[in-house]
Amino acid sequence: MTKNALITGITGQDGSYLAELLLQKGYQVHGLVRRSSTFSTERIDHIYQDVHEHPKLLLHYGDLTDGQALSNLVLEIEPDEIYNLGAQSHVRVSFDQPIYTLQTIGVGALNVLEAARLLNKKKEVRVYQASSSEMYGDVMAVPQNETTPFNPQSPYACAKVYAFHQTVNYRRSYGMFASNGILFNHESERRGETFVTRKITRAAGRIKMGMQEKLYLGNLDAKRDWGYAKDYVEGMWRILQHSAPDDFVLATGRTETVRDFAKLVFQQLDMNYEDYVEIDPRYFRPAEVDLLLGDPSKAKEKLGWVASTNFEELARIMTEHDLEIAKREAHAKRFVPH
Ligand code: NAP
Ligand code: F7E
Repeated sequence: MTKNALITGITGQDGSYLAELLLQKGYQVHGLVRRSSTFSTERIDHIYQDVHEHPKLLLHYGDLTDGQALSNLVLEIEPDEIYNLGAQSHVRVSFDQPIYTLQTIGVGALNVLEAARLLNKKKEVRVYQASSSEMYGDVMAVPQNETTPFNPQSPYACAKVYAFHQTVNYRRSYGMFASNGILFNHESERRGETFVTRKITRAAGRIKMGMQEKLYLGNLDAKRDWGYAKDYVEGMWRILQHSAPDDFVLATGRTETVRDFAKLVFQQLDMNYEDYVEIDPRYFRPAEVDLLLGDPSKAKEKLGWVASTNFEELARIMTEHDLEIAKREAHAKRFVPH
């Protein structure tokens, strides 16, 4: 029987890869899309299907903060699985917009869980909550696993801790199949351009093509456990196929600094990052997360999941992709009519 899934955050990096994966697996996929005055579906345009042709992908307007509409939608489409990926996901921005961040992440997750609880009276629905390594914050242990206490360092991380605990609470209180994936940083050629890896690969490509002179960054010494988003959406799916609801860390088990990433990307383009990167304190955060290093052994043992793309491959994929974009931009610029 065809499975039916709802993805919140389908227009984001992870949502787009997850939609591709579920469509490949034969799912009927529903996606929640925020209405905006400009199109926000660039990452999923290639899989969009006309509504008049019995599509396997259907998009619905909605917002995580509108619980009533979300419940109506869930009761109408009766998904077997809900992946709650929608969020104001930028840590630095969460310091400027703490309440909105909490509304999308905290209240948003609660709205999803309430909608699922209503549907559960009729049929079982499995819920995936996009939890984050940012919850470990000022870390209490190295490496971090499912038993490491949370010590959040930002409004974003505090909101994610709330959503994590509500997910566990709904599992315990109502016996719901509600699971957390605690995902460490994962990047790709579809990563938003203000996250540090993509900011670096976009700038390096443009610098290589003579279209930009400098790249301004904040803290180069922060360490992150960086993987490839395509590998991680496979992990999300496996979490919901597991025999029982549970919480899982998805990570590579290797940590590198922002400086290491920049160095590698510029090297791949035969440049030295020190000639181009400058520090701008505006990119420092009121509180920083210095070191994240995940221990993914539980996911490997119970789900058979491993992050198969390493740091060097990730940097190469993103660098090559963004050099191509820069070439196209440079070309378009040369042929602008006078
Ligand atoms: P992303 O690219 O920023 O995508 C976020 C998605 O959420 C977008 O589709 C966005 O819609 C949507 N959204 C934002 N506010 C919303 C609202 N009020 N109602 C409905 N949708 C809303 O993030 P991502 O990197 O794919 O991450 C996916 C999820 O995993 C997020 O919850 C993030 O916090 C979490 N996470 C990410 C990482 C990582 O390294 N990428 C690690 C751990 C956890 P628009 O397109 O309209 O903005
Ligand atoms: O920062 C430092 C910055 O914004 C990484 C989100 O997906 O992953 C992401 O959160 C590091 C930080 O990601 C700049 O201070 C230096 O130490 O790429 P980022 P993040 O904050 O780790 C987690 C797991 C999530 O859950 C989040 O949703 O890089 N850094 N200079 C910079 N960061 C940015 N953005 N811009 C800079 O110029």
